[in-house]
Amino acid sequence: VRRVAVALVAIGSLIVVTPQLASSGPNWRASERPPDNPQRGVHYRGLEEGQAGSECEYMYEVTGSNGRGQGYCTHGPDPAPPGIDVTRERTTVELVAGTAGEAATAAVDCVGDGTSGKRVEAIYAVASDRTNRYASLTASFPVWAARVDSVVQAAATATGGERHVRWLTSGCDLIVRNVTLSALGDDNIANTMSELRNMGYNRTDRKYLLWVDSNVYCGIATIWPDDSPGSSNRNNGYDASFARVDTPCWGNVNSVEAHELVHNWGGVQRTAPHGTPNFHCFDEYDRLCYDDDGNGPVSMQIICNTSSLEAQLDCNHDDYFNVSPATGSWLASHWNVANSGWLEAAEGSPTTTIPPTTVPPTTTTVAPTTTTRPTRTTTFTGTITSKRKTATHSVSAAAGVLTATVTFSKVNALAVGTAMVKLDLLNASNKVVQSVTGASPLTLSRTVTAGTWKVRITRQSHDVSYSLKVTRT
Ligand SMILES: [Ca+2]
Ligand SMILES: [Ca+2]
Ligand SMILES: [Ca+2]
Ligand SMILES: [Ca+2]
Repeated sequence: VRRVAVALVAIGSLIVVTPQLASSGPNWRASERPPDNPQRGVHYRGLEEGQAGSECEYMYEVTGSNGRGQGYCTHGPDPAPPGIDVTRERTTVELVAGTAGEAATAAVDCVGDGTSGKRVEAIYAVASDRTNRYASLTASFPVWAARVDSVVQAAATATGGERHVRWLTSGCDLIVRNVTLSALGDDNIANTMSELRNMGYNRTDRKYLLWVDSNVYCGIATIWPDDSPGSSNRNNGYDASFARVDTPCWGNVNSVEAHELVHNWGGVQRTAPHGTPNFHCFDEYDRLCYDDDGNGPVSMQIICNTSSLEAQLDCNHDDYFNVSPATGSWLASHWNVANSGWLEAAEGSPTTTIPPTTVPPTTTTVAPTTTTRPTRTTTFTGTITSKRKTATHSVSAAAGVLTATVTFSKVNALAVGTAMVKLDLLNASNKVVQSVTGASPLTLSRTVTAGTWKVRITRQSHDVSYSLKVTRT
């Protein structure tokens, strides 16, 4: 009975103020918030309790305007995970050491021209009374960003598709702005956002990922309570969005950057099946789930009982991320982060690809001519990176059957080996005569005339080593 009453109150207020928002309000008051805790990055400076009847009711409003005469909604600071003391300084040496093994090869998802359309724009921001460490961290930023990519790609792959973060890039390199804030600019999220907006970081086609070199928060982000499914969802371009992660929580294996960006992308809505009052979930293990109402009624359930899933998105893919939610499921009719305009369904996702050809290499198709030739096999190895997504190798062949098989031997981080690859066979005029698309190992086979042929490998991302075996019979 109480739930019904709460829902009616919320609907009544929505009709007056914001009829386009579909969320019903939970019975959680920001005034019931957990107490300040500097070690965990929890404090409420710069935030106001959302006004009754406003969009930010039952959450916080960031003071300042979003350019539409409104404040920004946030659920407040996410407490640091156990083991992290937000007040502890992390040295540059420590930060760089944490990425040393990957810094040489890290590459973020590189989508299109890198700048058009909706983009996640990365910003390093530091207050004027602190040391600017941007130059020392330029190799670390892409590693941390690539960890976000891995989380997103893993969730997409697990649900049968591909999604790639639309980072703002230049020449496929992650752009990271180097911003100096005032001495007060890092003190709270309201100051940070206000100063950045005044510098022009206020585009509605941007989600700003802020690496703030500070010890104030673990992470905090803006999010709209809007579970409507269409592209006009408020989390999909209504105003600029900000996801702030402070130094103590940069680059965790359990990515705080991913957690905060998912908030910007609109997850987890409170109305989701396992949603909680503060935009998380209770079906652990999951990157977005935690007990966010303190002593309130939320308690966690271990529904996906693999602790490594703490690094990943949406246990059972039923609350906020599913590339292809089942008909009738909650995500099929509500906001689904997989549909965010900030995520790209790469070319070659299963909905658009041609299945691998089923023509096997056979010797019977060889014209019955002359003498038998010895089989010639050449093996090439190399790497595909986000910066260099194709590799081409030439072989000379006599008339006969050319068979090329590509096998990926290493996949970076959580990026998944089932990601699609394309193999093209090109003639001497660089004309594609045959293409196949599928998962590794992938084979292309064709009867060819004598001459020089090229085999081209194309893979959308992540860093992989490949072995390409070309056989002529
Ligand atoms: Ca300060
Ligand atoms: Ca969790
Ligand atoms: Ca609780
Ligand atoms: Ca779930």
